[in-house]
Amino acid sequence: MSTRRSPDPTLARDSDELPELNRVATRARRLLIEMVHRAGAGHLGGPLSVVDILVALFFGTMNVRPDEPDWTDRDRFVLSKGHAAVALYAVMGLRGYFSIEELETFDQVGSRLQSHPDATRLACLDASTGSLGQGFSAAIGIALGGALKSRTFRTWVVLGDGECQEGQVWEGAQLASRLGLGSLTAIVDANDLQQYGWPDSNGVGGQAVPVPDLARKWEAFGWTATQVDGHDVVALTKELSQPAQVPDRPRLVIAHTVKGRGVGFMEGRPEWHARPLSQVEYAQALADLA
Ligand SMILES: Cc1ncc(C[n+]2csc(CCOP(=O)(O)OP(=O)(O)O)c2C)c(N)n1
Repeated sequence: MSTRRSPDPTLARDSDELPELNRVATRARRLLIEMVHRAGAGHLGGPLSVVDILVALFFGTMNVRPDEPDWTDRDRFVLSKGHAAVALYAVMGLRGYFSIEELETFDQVGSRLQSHPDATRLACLDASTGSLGQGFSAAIGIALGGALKSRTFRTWVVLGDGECQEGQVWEGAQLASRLGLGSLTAIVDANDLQQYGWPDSNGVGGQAVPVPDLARKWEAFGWTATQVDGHDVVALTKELSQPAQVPDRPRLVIAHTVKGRGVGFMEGRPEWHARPLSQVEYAQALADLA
């Protein structure tokens, strides 16, 4: 099996062709459904919500060379909501980091593509993640290292909105602004759902959002904050490609998304956070993404 493959030449970065990226996103959604179905286990809702963000980053924004993943000036990327690894693998496979065929090994013993990102196996990852909150801290360390060495790369990190319940996120947010890490951009995949919905005050399910007013909260921690439709790849790419509003300030982009996006019976349904698909559900999901 070859380990790398050039990206589809029709998937250009040219701004006139950005709408083409919707096609890439749909393909990534189909691939991740196939991977989870083949493995008989895996996350679905969070991966489906984050796909457009990843496509905008890997195809439209980040300065990377998939054929040279160790290039020292590459932008760094950390998927802090590591349970969405299956979406990252689909997008990185389409971008040419490894072959599409390798996606078939997802979650198998010995595969480089484990259910959560493992940088010790897959060298083109910048961090291993899965324990919510920790990837964000790793990204801050990477950005700090770049700043201390006067390097020009940017560091990008994607968090879940449920992940923002982790205290570690707010310790990190405070530190990153104190350190003036202007090369750091965090994107929150704000799909308004956690693993089981949102806990209400009794902790038994309900809709009370536990971290309301995210933008103001991040601003209070010294970040600039903007908001964007997290399923509009063109708007995402434009927003992410903007120069920092304030130099020496880390930047937050809240991307509003729908959990399970693209598969009708999964959209907005927390029970599809992670669950195997029956044959009927599998066929319906692929039909929705035709
Ligand atoms: C520290 C930690 N606690 C709990 C979990 C289990 N867990 C995995 S995903 C998840 C829900 C995360 O919600 P969110 O960040 O909103 O992700 P999304 O809805 O986008 O999938 C939880 C609680 C974990 N991975 N890490």
